[in-house]
Amino acid sequence: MTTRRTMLGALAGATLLPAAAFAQTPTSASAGGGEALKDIAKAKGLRFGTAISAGHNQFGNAAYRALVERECGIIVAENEMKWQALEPRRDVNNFGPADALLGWARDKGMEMRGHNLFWQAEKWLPAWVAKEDFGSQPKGGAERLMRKHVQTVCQHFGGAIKSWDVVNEAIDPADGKQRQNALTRAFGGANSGPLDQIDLAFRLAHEYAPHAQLVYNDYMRGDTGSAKHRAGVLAMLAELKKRGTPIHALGLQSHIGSWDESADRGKADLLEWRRFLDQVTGMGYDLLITEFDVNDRRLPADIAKRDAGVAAAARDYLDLTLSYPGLRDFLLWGMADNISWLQTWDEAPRTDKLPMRPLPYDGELRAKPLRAAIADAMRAMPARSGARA
Ligand code: 9MR
Repeated sequence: MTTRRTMLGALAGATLLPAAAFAQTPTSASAGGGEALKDIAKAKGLRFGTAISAGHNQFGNAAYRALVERECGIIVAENEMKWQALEPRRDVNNFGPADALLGWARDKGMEMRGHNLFWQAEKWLPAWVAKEDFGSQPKGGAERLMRKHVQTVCQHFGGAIKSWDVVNEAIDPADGKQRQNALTRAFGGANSGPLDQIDLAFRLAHEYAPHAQLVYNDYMRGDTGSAKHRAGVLAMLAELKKRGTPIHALGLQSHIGSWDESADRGKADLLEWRRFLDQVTGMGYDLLITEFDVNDRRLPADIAKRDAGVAAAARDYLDLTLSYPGLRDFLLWGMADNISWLQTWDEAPRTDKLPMRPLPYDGELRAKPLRAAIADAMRAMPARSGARA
């Protein structure tokens, strides 16, 4: 996937726009008119932002960078703070791209979130971790490796990162059970104390980033196809609460839209989503939206109809989700359609193979109806306590 993505990225970069277009900062007209999204959010005590990667068609593109600066009060690295990016080989660290994003955020007065310390799907752990020989007492070996990773990363970024996705995607949506990987297996696999490795991840994050909000981040949705996923996440959060694990919030990735047949029940899915959010907040966890975008694979090819469908789905979801006043951060997974991960996600393409339109700006950085839907939802949501009116 990454190879194909890189290739498509290079093509997009080569053909996207004439160079003159990159020299211009988006005007308020091209940005959808009027107030920046970050300012609409700020007036209600919310931070609005996006993921951005160091790639040439995102951070490397002056026009895209300017759009992010204009619209966003907070960023997150799309890939650059992942373990496999920061330590591609054992004991060989690469902080350059993440530091560049953080330095830019600082210069422009944007906050930056950390994503992520542990991604539980084995596929996304560094390849060398899966091959580690943890010795005759594998649990101790895995604990030492986890400690070294969290210590190195949290000490490197220090107080600059005030919110960390400590554990990402620990629950298997297929059965609602904990995913197993090289680390959980070293802890004894499914027979170990339940959630020992996840508990340790949060305790280490608390030790080395005591100032930070510690987040569990996952992609459960409100539809029936996601029921086991929701149940698994709830069970895990309840168990961690019982153990006193230092975890503060649930990150709602919010990759919404038409993932499968079950995801089209509209209001019924929203009711389930509300029930889920009530249960999470009822346990005392805060919420944040960490990776919002709208998959349009089952919407018509016609662009006006498709963009209207995306905007309507977003508005329904955001009206509900932003109604929780403990939710103080709202981040998209990119700002413009051409750079979205969905363009190259082979598992769920559009059947007509048209490029998706999941984000508030098109590939030429023109605002779409989704931008207006996001602005309107934030204008309509209740203010967070302490917000300046
Ligand atoms: O958008 C990211 C893509 O560029 C990477 O190739 C991929 C693997 O590192 O991760 C994508 O981001 C994912 C995020 O880190 C976790 N939630 C799901 C996101 C979309 O796959």
